[in-house]
Amino acid sequence: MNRLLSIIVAGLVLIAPRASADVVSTFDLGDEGWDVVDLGELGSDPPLLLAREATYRSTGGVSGGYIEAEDDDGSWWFFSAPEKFLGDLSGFFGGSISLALSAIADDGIDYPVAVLVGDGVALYAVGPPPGLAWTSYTIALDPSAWRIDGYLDDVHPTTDQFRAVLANVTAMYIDGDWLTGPDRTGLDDVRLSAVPEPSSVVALALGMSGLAGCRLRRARRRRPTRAGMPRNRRASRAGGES
Ligand SMILES: [Ca+2]
Ligand SMILES: [Ca+2]
Repeated sequence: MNRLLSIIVAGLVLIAPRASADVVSTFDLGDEGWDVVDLGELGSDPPLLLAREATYRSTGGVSGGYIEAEDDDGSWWFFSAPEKFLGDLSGFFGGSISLALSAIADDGIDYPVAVLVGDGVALYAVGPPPGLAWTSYTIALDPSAWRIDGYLDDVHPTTDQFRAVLANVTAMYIDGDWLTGPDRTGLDDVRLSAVPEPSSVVALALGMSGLAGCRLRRARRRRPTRAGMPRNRRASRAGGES
């Protein structure tokens, strides 16, 4: 393997996130284990009135398939994330959750786009209603983006409280119920992303400088010597390889 290729490969290995790869649901092939829950109220231990399956649509999403559900009985309903979005999410602190929603109607009121439950508390990321067209949300996994004393009060968790929830997420809900009354809402492109670690950024910088250095050395080697023979050719001969 030549030196340039070695440096590129080493750089790619180093910049790959060490702790947390993205967790993604694009619904290309199915509902990916997402459910729908009707909750009696919101809170750290919300009464589950009913759990039901989302309807899978193979086309019509942001791209490809998506899931959707309708209001069953007037209780507050949410999309409920599968196992892969739960558990110890500490490695995603400072990262984000992004998703896309499409709703046929809304109350014109900000509601919790996402709810994270863990460590005996519920955290709410409040946002405006989605439109009928796919509407993207990106929510920072940072205390300032979440509310802790119910979704109406603008009280943020402390960093310790936020980290405690992230360390053991027992439920993640995405709001599907944006209208008081019958509604229908779709969900697509859910992504849990970690921020690149500082060491990765340093590694990337080192990889880039290594690349530049390699190019410089190659350029120098191409420069003809006084004898009219490129240095690299002479070196190759000396090494017995072409
Ligand atoms: Ca999709
Ligand atoms: Ca409704």
